[in-house]
Formats: sequence, C-alpha cells, structure tokens
Amino acid sequence: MSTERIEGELGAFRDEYPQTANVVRKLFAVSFAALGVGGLFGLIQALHRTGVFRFIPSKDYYTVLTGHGVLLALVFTIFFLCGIFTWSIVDSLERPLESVTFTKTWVAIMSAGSTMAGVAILAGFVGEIPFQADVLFTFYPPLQAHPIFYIGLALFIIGTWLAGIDWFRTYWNWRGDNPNKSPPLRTFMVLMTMLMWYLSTLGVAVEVVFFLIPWSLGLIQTVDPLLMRTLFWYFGHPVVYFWLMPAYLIWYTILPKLAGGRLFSDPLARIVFVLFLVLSTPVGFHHQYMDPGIPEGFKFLAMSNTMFLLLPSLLTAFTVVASMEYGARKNGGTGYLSWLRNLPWGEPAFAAMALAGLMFAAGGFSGMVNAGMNVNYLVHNTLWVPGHFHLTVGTAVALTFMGVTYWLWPQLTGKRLQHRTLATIQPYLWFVGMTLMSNAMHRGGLAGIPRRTAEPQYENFEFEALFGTIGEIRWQIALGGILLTLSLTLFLIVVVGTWLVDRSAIAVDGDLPPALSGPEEAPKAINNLRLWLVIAVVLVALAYGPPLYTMIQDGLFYPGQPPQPTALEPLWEVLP
Ligand code: HAS
Ligand code: CU
Repeated sequence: MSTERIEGELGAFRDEYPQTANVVRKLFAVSFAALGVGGLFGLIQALHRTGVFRFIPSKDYYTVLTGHGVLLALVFTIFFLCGIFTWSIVDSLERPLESVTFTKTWVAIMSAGSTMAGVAILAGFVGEIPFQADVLFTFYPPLQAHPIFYIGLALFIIGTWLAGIDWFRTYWNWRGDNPNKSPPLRTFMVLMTMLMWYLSTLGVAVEVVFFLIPWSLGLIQTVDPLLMRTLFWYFGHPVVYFWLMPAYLIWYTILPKLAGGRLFSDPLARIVFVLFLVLSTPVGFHHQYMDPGIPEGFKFLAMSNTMFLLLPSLLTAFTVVASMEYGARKNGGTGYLSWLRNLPWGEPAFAAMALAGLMFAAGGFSGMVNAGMNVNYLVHNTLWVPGHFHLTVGTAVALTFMGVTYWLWPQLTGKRLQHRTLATIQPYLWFVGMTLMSNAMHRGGLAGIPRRTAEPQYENFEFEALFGTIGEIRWQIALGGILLTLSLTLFLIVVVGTWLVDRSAIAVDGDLPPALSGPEEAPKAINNLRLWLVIAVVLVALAYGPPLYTMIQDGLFYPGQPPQPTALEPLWEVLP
C-alpha cells in the first residue's frame, strides 16, 4: 500500500498533518469499537425487557445496561469528540498540535481509564470475580462499584482535561502569531466547550476522588446519597452538552457546505456557544426535581435556567436551517418548502446530519416536557426518559457523528469511501428504527412503564389493562432496536471497509467556505473567553452555593445522624 501523496487527489488532511491524522484515527477507532459493543448490548436489552427474546438471565440485565450506557454515552461520544476537536483545532488554526508526545499521553490515559472501567463492568458477567460495577452510567450511590471502576473514570476525565490543555496551548501559540485576529469559528467552539467541561467536571471529580474512591476502598464508611447525586448532576447535565456541542460544531461548519451553501451567521454561532458555557451548568437540579432535601426555590431556579437554555438550540435550528435553505436555493430550490427537494438527500454525510437534526427537534421537545417541574413528576424514572435521550444523544449526536465520519474518514485515511450504497441506506434505517423505538418509549413512559428494569411488569399488574396498545409498544421497541443494530452494522462495515482498502484518489473536498456574515461583524466582547467564564462561575455559585452549603452541613459534618431540617427556606420566602 502506497503512503505517498497520490497525484490529482484533493488535499487529504492525512497528507498535511500525518501525525494528527494518526491520533484522530486512533481516537475514532476506540470510539467505533465502543459503538459496536455498546450497540450490541442495546439490542440485548431491547429484546430482553420487551420479552421478545431472552438470552441472558435477568440478573445480568444491569451489567448489560451499565455497559450500554458507559460504552455509548461516555466512551463512544467522548473519544469521537476528542477526535473531532483535535481535527478542528489543527485544521482551523492550520498548525499541528505542539507536542505529539503530550497528545499521545492523554490518549493513553483516556484509553487506560476506559479499559479499567470496561473490565470492571464486564466482570459483572462472571459470578466468581470479586470486582464488578453494575452501577449504571450515572454511577452514584447507594450502588457501589469496585475501586477499579472509579479509578478508571477518574483517569478518563483527567485525560480529557489534558486534551483540553493540548488544544488551548495550540490556540495560545497561534494567538501569539496572530494577535489581532478572531479565533476561527471551529477553534472558538472547541475552547468554549472545554471551558464548560472544566467547570462542570469539577463536580464529578470531587465526587469520585474525595468520596467514591475512598468509600469503595473502605477508607470511609458512608457517603451522603443526596450530596453524591447533587455533585453528579452538577456534571450530569453539562455532559449532555459536551456531546451536543461537537454535533453543533459539525452542523454549523460542515453541514452548510454539504448542503451546497454557507453558514448564515458566524457571530450568531459564537453567541450560541457563549450561551452554552454560561447556562449549561446551573441547571443540574432539573434531574433532581423528585429528590427530597433540595429547597423548592432552587429547583425552580434550575427550571427557569433550563428554559433559558432552550434559546441556543432554538437559535441553532434557525441558523442551521437558514444555511441549508441558502444552499438549496443556490441549487435551484424555490417555494416555501419545495427547496427541501434540492438538498443532497442521496449524500450519506448530508442525510445523516439532516435526519439527526430533524429528530433533535422532537428530542428537544420532550426535553422541554422533562424540564417543567410539575410535568416532570409524570415522566421521571419512566421509559419516557430513555425515549428522550435516544433522540438527543442517541440520534442528534450519534447520527451526526456517523455522518461526519463519511466525510472525514476518507480525509483521515486518504482512501475513498467504500460501500456507498450501504452508507446511503444507513442513516434512513437509523431514522426509521429510532422513530419506532423512541416514539414507543415515550408512549410507554406516559403509561407508567418504568425505566431501568428487566421486568417492567409488576406482579399481578398488567399494563395492558392500563394501556391497550402495550403489545404494539413492545413490538415497536424490539423492531426499532433491530433496525438500529442493522444500521449500526452497516456503518461499521463502511468504516472498516474503507480503512482496509488501498489508497486511491479520494473525492472529498475538505475546504470549508466562510460564513455569509463573518466574524468581523461580531462585537469584540464575543471572543473574550475570560468574561464568559467569570459570568458562568457566578451563575453556578448562585444556583449551587446555598443548597450545597446546607447539604454539606447536614450530611458531611454529622455523618450517620438523621437528616437535619434545612436552614434554607424556599427561595420565594427568603427573597424580599
Ligand atoms: Fe435531556 C434527561 C431536559 C437536551 C440527554 N437528557 C436526559 C437524560 C439524558 C439526556 C441522557 O429537564 C437522562 C439522564 C438520566 O439517565 O437520568 N434535555 C432537556 C432539555 C434539553 C435537553 C430542556 N438531553 C438534551 C440533549 C441530550 C440530553 C441535547 C444529549 C445529547 N433532559 C432534560 C430533563 C431531564 C433530561 C429535565 C431529566 C428527566 C428526568 O426526569 O429524569 C434541551 O437542551 C433541548 C433543546 C432543543 C431544542 C431543539 C432545537 C432543534 C434543533 C433542530 C434543528 C434542525 C436541523 C435539521 C438542523 C429546543 C436544533 C433540519 C432539517 C431539515 C431537513 C430542514
Ligand atoms: Cu439535563
């Protein structure tokens, strides 16, 4: 196989930055391996809990569920986004990362951490082994895992912190050479996402390092479940934007090009990322509306912040669709909606991203329902919630990542995309499978079917009596799960097939066109990272300071005592 540049080939990223391309390929490879195994676990679960086909004992259900959640929601997504961010920084700043050794170090730390956590989870299948980690992907107490799981998680997070340092360092050096330029849009997006990540991972780092590791090692006897859940969800909401923001990066910078157009507004895209940094963290209590011990006023505050947090996504819907429409009209599209026909629906990369966006409109809607404090009581801990997140992380993010792979993989490998027909079918199959599965999950949730259980039927209680179409719901989930697995298999065949062929002239143009309204039209303050970080920290302190203070007073300083009445009155009773 020849590795020299092939004559006549469009500029492959691989030829310009061979070492970076190598790192990104490795990150993607780990990510896709996790996708394969995690996806298989998903199928096992869907068939098991619908009772369609059971080939594991129900006691292993939680091992499978934990593997599914950790491998897909943490390993697949985060390895992939680290690859996308590395590519974004290098390609948009047009300079390689500062030190290959440093880059390889964080990749190795992340890989070691995931392997440790993965081994602990898989050990759950083996009865005799004393370590296991059937703690689900949210891993908060009272469920307890072997220390190796928590240490693996800690390493994984440290790896992502180092990755951020790598990207920031490259940016700072670039700024030294270009003191008066705005950072390119992709770089700006990576930096804002990482600032949000640093701020929000503090919560989970404190939880894991100071509580869960010592607790699992037997160094401390008890932990306060409420405090642990609060530290987790302080991180647990922003992590969903850690997955989403790279997908938005792709929608803002690559999708308009694939649609034949240009991004509508660069400043608006920057504002969206600023809003995510500022608002993503002070909302975590919307996962804890049902938890006792948190003053209602602070839950209310989290709800209000969550509603404000819809804004960046609504702005995104506007900007990205406008950019697509611009492309379609340039290609001869007309009418209010008939321009949709002039989009390249037969291009796998485009179709995957556009379908992901469409499904996200529905996922965003079920998110709004979740966020309403009173409505949440109806859907919390039911199958509705997995319905919601299979549209968001499971489609908006996952399908966008698959779509961008069809575009980027040839540039990273220097090889032409193989099995194009399979690649063209794949996003549509995902769309149909997910429509069936997630719609049925939402409906099942409304009927009261709980999430996270192998046996959703209660003793002497038939959901049929409550909801006549339960049989139909069961089948939709099972069939949806099967179609999703098929789609995922097609994706992996395309990726592996492309990787294995010999190099040839590739047909992907990697240049991205500038936005219609460029960065020079944005106010200068937009690029002031420090300003936005300070505002984000202040908002977090307001939303979390007082409730955390009382929790720590009640729980940590008096371990083992019955809960003390909280000193904090609901917000509206303390405010003048
Ligand atoms: Fe969520 C639970 C609220 C977004 C993931 N969420 C979860 C869980 C996960 C998750 C994993 O308030 C479960 C955690 C667990 O295990 O317990 N979520 C929201 C809200 C939003 C939201 C308000 N979630 C996400 C995203 C996720 C994600 C994004 C992953 C990536 N969620 C909640 C709440 C809960 C929750 C409660 C707790 C529930 C409970 O009780 O446990 C918002 O960010 C959504 C805003 C989105 C929109 C949509 C805009 C539309 C766009 C589409 C544009 C179209 C295009 C294509 C580009 C307003 C941007 C057009 C195509 C053409 C052809 C024209
Ligand atoms: Cu959330």
